[in-house]
Amino acid sequence: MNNQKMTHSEETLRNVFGKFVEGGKIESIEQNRGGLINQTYFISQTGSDGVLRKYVMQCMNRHVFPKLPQLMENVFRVSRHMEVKCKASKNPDAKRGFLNFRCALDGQCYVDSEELGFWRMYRYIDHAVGRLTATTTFEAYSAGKAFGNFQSLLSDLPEPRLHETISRFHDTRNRFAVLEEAAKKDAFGRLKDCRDIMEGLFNLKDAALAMQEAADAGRIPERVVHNDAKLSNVLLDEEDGRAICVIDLDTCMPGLALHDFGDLVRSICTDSQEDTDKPEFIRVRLDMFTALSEGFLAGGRGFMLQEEKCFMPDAGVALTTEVAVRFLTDYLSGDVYFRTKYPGHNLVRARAQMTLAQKYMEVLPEMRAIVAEADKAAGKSTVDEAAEIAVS
Ligand code: GN1
Ligand code: MG
Repeated sequence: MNNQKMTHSEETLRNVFGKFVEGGKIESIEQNRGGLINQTYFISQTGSDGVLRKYVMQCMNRHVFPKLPQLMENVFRVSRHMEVKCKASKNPDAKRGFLNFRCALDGQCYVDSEELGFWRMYRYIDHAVGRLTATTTFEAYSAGKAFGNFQSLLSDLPEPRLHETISRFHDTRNRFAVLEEAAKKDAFGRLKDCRDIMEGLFNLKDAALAMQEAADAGRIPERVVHNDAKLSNVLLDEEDGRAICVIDLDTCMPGLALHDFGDLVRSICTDSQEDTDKPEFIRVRLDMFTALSEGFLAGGRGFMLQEEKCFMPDAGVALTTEVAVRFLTDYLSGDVYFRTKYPGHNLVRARAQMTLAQKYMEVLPEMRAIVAEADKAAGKSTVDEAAEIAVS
């Protein structure tokens, strides 16, 4: 069915699929190789009614997500909430604006088996693409607007608070402590390869913690956020780049709006890939930062407090540093968390993200001026934007 060997056997995939959908004929199975944690497959099937449908079927990583049933409860609550809002909207795009999960035939919202693993499934969204780097400022604007809007739509998610499925996920201070531990142990004798990165990261530490300190002091509120708001987690229309749907709700949990904005900065405001092995060519794209900030503030419809806006540039430094810390920790610990494609891949990722964080530090003053301008502009266009987004 596919020339490149898939992670799971075709027999397993057919078996799992049969637990979600009865009858019909599978036409093709394709593995999506993006994502560093779960295994994702695209499956086309002609249903027993003769209609061809495409699905996304994912095997979840039990090691990274120890609380999978709670995770799925979060995911279902968030996607259903989005579904209700999208269905009430007049915007034709809204039909593709939420993830449509399918329960298994036994009524559970996932398949959990010793033998097959933990699986879930949702309908594929047509004519939409995920990108690793932004190709136009319009894409940057759209992605920012989509995540701002996402947070705004979830601001009235009914109680109870979402489960914290990975504790201390964006606790940057703790991420540094864990890195220090891993370096002290140096279980694989790898510290000698990365002393320069260690030093670079610890030089960034104070700046990376500024936002967390403001949150600890109660100056920045907790919200329902995505927590993995990189560009590739918003599907863009394949024709014109407008944002269609925010995907990958696995880490949707309580957090800071700035965690999402920071991850967007990390993945959008440069044209280098996350794992570039040519860090010397990494450059910051302030045009992308301008578009992203405008989009996020517009999409959020004014929900961001002044204090949060002040930290928007710092959020880019924080989240980029934090992921570099995580990649380096994984390298020192023997590559047990992030999927790697070659030996030393996590080291390459860590160096690239550390370099990017340093570059963001260098342009913090420019970024502050851009946010101030974008905020003024958003204030002026509030009425039109609000009307537009109320139906999106
Ligand atoms: C992981 O698997 P993916 O690509 O959705 C990670 C994120 C990182 C990201 C780096 C649960 O996300 O936190 O920012 O890799 N997800 C988890 O690309 O750890
Ligand atoms: Mg993710």
